[in-house]
Amino acid sequence: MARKLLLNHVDVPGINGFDVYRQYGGYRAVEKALRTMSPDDVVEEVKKSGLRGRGGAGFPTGMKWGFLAKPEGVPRYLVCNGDESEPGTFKDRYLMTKIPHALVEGMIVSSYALGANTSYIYIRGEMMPQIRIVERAIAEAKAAGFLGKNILGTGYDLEIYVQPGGGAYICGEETALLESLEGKRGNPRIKPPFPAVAGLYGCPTVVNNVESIAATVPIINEGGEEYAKIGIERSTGTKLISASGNIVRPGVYEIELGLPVEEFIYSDEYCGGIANGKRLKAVVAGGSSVPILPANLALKTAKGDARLMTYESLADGGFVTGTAMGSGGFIAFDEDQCIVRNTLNFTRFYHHESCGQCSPCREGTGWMEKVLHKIEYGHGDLSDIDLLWDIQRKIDGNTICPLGDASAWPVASAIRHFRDEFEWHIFHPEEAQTRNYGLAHY
Ligand code: L3W
Ligand code: SF4
Repeated sequence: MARKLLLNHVDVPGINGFDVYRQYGGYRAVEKALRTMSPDDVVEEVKKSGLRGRGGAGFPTGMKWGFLAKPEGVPRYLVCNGDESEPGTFKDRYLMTKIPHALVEGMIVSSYALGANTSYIYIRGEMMPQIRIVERAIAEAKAAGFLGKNILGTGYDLEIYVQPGGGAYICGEETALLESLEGKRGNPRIKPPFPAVAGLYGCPTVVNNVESIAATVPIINEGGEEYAKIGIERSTGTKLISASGNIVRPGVYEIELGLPVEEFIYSDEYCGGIANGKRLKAVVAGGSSVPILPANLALKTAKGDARLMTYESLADGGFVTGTAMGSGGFIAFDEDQCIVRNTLNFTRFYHHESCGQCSPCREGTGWMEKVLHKIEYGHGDLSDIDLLWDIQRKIDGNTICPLGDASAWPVASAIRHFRDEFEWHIFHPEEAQTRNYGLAHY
């Protein structure tokens, strides 16, 4: 049985309330940090833990905290990114629903480490139940003296506010989120300056994912070195994975990083294998924003080693022979899935969600959608595949924020690994028009 640090008490009745959470050791990390550690000690433990951002980029959390500018007399902010909207990703929603106090406790520990006295949790606007659950957890923590003025008599003051999201996927990009939090349209800003220098209201700000913030609780309780013993190499600790697609047991799983992909898919502890006795065709390991990998490369690296659930192993070789861990949205496709259809579905999403600031993304996502639609419905010709390839290349790396890149990678990898399926649609137009197409649920 894998070790669990975040979901260990998830099935305990009443764990979403303060009293039961406290009975199971809740808020020990706050007591330990505020009473026995300096803010720099907390930062140091997080650095030692090797924790990497759980929202998609995998950037070392302790290093990001170390970048926070500290000009005299200027407030600093911690902003939690709970705008979970990545297709195939639902682990933050699960965490906030089941154990909201883990997030609130992590917010207190992290805010203390950063010297923030006002912090925000920005939750996707559609997640109204989670917004209410987290607000209730904040109120309970405050009533128990863990928030507000002079917390636990230590002289540290903190208020946490919940802000419902603006209703767009792009508001999950950290600088768009800050714009939205300031009451503006959620358009990404050009970086640098990074939020650590000029973030919310122009002040130094750290933006961390829900799961990253919750992970600081076991790190403080157990110590950074203990946390770093879990996992493998630069992928330390545990990770929540949202598993969906054609698997027997979809759901949210906490894995120890380093677990072989094959074990994750076929073990009864996790996905339980491919549904209806079908064969695995392809995997997207990090939501829709990463390359699509064919089954052989999803299970083994190009060198023939077991592919592991780590930031390095999944990304090995970029879109040629790798995918990415991303935020942990793991989608499995069975042999009946149409890769062209699924790629069109992803691309339609990016076209719809593009904020429109940069031409390659604004125009390119729509153009890719049109070409994919043409191919998918049996009206394409071979030059359309080259056109598609050309468009994605011109988007990748040429936009303000990662949404542009994210729209390009599934298209590039689909053509790279499944060109025969694109050609099939072109050479069998009548069948392409009438076939009952496979589209995975995620
Ligand atoms: C100060 C420097 N700070 C980097 C900070 C930066 C940010 C973090 C990572 O995109 C990805 C995206 C999605 N001084 C710094 C610095 N930082 N250098 O480090 O930065 P970055 O730009 O690599 O990542 P990002 O903009 O946060 C996130 C991918 O994740 N993704 C996720 C999608 C959706 C969800 C969701 O629904 N929950 O996460 C999936 O793969 O495509 O590439 O904080 O400021 N010198
Ligand atoms: Fe907006 Fe797309 Fe440019 Fe990002 S890449 S800023 S979503 S137009």
